[in-house]
Amino acid sequence: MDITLLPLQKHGDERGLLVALEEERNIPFSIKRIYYIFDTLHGIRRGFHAHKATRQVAIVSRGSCKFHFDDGINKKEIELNDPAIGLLIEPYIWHEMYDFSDDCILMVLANDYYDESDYIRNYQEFLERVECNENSQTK
Ligand code: T46
Repeated sequence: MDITLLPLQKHGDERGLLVALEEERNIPFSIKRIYYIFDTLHGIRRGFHAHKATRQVAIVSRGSCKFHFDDGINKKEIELNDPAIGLLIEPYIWHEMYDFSDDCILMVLANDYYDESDYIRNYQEFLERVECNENSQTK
């Protein structure tokens, strides 16, 4: 499983830094929704789902957190700690977020509106769907 990290250009001067997010430019889709996660309590793990179609880019605008990615075969962990890096979360990737720093603000850009029917929240169902998806793509 490849993890795609998107380097986001930093515009710096003597006042500090600025990062711009632009759909279809440094963000590889049209942005329909932005949400952010903050004030996460110690020891909390969130996520525990995959999406059927929604594409997302996660950015820590402050602090750090870790992501667990699972494509049904391989698992990977990655830490986000740089506001100038975007983490691409593609459909059919089971993901969990953990080890949030106290100051973490995790911002997520999505290519579609919130729709609970796009979530696969049961891990067994995720594994079955990944297998079906792969079989249909190899035919
Ligand atoms: C994801 C990871 C990275 C809404 O009403 N609108 C929204 O746009 C979102 C994202 C959530 N909600 C509601 C649904 C739940 O009642 O907010 C509540 C918490 O959502 P959830 O338990 O899905 O949060 P996480 O942190 O487990 O997952 C979230 C996103 O939902 C998900 O798409 O990829 O962050």
